[in-house]
Order: sequence, then C-alpha cells, then structure tokens
Amino acid sequence: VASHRAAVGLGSNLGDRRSHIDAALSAIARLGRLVAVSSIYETAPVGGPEQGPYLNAVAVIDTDLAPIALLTCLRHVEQQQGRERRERWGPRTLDLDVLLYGHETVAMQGLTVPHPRMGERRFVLEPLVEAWPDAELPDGTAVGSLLDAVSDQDVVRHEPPPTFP
Ligand code: A4P
Ligand code: MG
Repeated sequence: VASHRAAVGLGSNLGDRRSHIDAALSAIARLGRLVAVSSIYETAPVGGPEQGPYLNAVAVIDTDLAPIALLTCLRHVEQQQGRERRERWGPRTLDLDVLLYGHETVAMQGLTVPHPRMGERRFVLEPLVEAWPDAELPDGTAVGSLLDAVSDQDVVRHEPPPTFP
C-alpha cells in the first residue's frame, strides 16, 4: 500500500480542551508517521449556537490507511475523548476532520475530502499552512493562497504543541 500525506484538523471547546488536543495528537501519531504538528490556536467559534472559544490545531501524517479507515480511526479517538454528537456545529470535547489526503478527492457518503468548509476558515488554514506550508488542493491551488484570501476571523493566541519523541 502506498503511503499518503494527510492533514487532520483538531478542534475542542468543551472540558479540558488542551488535554483533549494532546491526547488526540498522541493517538494520531500512531496512525502513521507524524510529519508535523502546528501550534495550538485559540479561536473564536464560527457558526452554530453561542459557544465558548476553541482550541484548534493541525497534524500532518504519512499514513498507509485508506481515507475511510483513517476517518474510522479518528471517530474512535473522538469517542475516547468523550465526544457526544448533539447538534451540528455545537460545542464538542473533540472534533477531528480529514482536511487533505494527498492530492486525492474523496466524495463518499460520510466522507468528503478536501474538507468542504476548510477554504474559508482561518482556524483551519492558519495551522495547516504552519504545519504543511506547501500543501495543495487536488487542483493544485496552494493552501497558502487560500489563507491570504480569507476574510478576518479571530485567532486569539497560540501556544506550542507538545513535543514527541
Ligand atoms: N464528514 C464528511 N467529510 C468529512 C471529513 N473530511 N472529515 C462527515 C470528517 N468528517 C467528515 O461531522 C458530521 C459528518 O461529517 C460526519 O458524519 C462525517 O461522516 P461531525 O463531526 O459528526 O459533526 P460536526 O463536526 O458538528 O459537523 P461538521 O459539518 O463536520 O462541522 P465542521 O465543519 O467540522 O465545523 N469554530 C472554530 N473556531 N473552531 C472549530 O473547530 N468547528 C466547527 C465544526 C464549527 N465552528 C468552529 C469549529
Ligand atoms: Mg467534524
């Protein structure tokens, strides 16, 4: 099986946000070879009901898992961090999204890659560009050019990620 470079978006705005993110990063590191992790960004919530600020980050891995297998593993990690699905875009202990999977386009029931809303979201693009500066969409669009075009959404502050052995 050929390995693919995938970007995973992490978000948390319930409970001990930092420990959910750190636990998720260690689990994601076991799904392949960890290439890079962004800083941890504190961001204002976008969409959904009134809710508290998020911590967001992006992890980049080289993985042998097929896209749907990767998503299944990420769902399992969400559950381990106490994720309950109540309402769409509502507050959550941990949300893990497959942002990019190589240059592949995936259009399956329950899995769309690139993530359909990533192109307008600073809370995704800023950590993605930090962790994977030359990332591209399947059509060759540089992710950095999307970040330049995004209208302002607050990224409040950021702190370094944990270090991995
Ligand atoms: N799904 C389809 N494609 C994907 C993909 N590439 N990665 C399906 C992950 N999941 C994918 O997701 C809903 C459905 O999307 C799943 O059934 C999955 O099969 P979910 O995690 O159950 O629910 P959700 O996260 O509430 O919905 P959604 O549509 O994924 O929300 P988003 O777009 O992820 O937005 N503001 C800030 N500042 N930071 C955030 O992280 N996140 C959201 C959630 C809203 N506002 C935010 C943030
Ligand atoms: Mg989600």
